[in-house]
Amino acid sequence: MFLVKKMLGGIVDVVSNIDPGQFVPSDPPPTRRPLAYVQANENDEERKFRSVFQQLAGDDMEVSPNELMNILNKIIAKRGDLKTDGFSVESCRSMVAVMDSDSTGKLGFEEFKYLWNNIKKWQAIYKQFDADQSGLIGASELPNAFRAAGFPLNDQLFQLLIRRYSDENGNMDFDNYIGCLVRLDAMCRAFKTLDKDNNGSIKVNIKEWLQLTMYS
Ligand SMILES: [Ca+2]
Ligand SMILES: [Ca+2]
Ligand SMILES: [Ca+2]
Repeated sequence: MFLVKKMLGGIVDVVSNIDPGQFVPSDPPPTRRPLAYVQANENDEERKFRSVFQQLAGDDMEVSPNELMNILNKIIAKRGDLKTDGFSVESCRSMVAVMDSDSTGKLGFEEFKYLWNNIKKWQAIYKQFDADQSGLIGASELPNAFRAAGFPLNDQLFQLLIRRYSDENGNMDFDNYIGCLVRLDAMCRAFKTLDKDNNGSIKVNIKEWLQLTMYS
């Protein structure tokens, strides 16, 4: 109610009792660079990654939500240690939206590489903090996993994430976990960008608020 009243006033104040200064969202993806420059400066691993990307992305050299879903599901099918009911097109649309810095509706090479590196990093954390090796991140495993990923939230926020992304037993499967972290990371990055004086609080108008929340 409080939030709605503020929104009707045209302005939303986002104030929190947690310290966003402690959050470590990943750096934003670099802007598109000329292909000739990039190719001249990449190492073997990067060259291999680029050729894989070209195969995945097809002729338009951009990864659509459907393409992203197919790639992720193909890879995850080979991993019995990570439980999942599969990435849905809806969750892939959301991931593309929050990663789509240049608003093409798809992921270009840099955007995709950035997402890919994060998924690799967060997958290692998932494995590490799945203490009972159930293949799922349970409610008691979640805070440590998210802290390790750079997001020391408070209890209230952990409960909120569990409500939104975990099943009725409080377990988060792998696709939900990745979807949750991609969004959390992007929202923290957006917050840091808007919090220009770095005081842990931002002021956004209704247009900015909707741009942020509706393309996500
Ligand atoms: Ca799932
Ligand atoms: Ca894009
Ligand atoms: Ca577990």
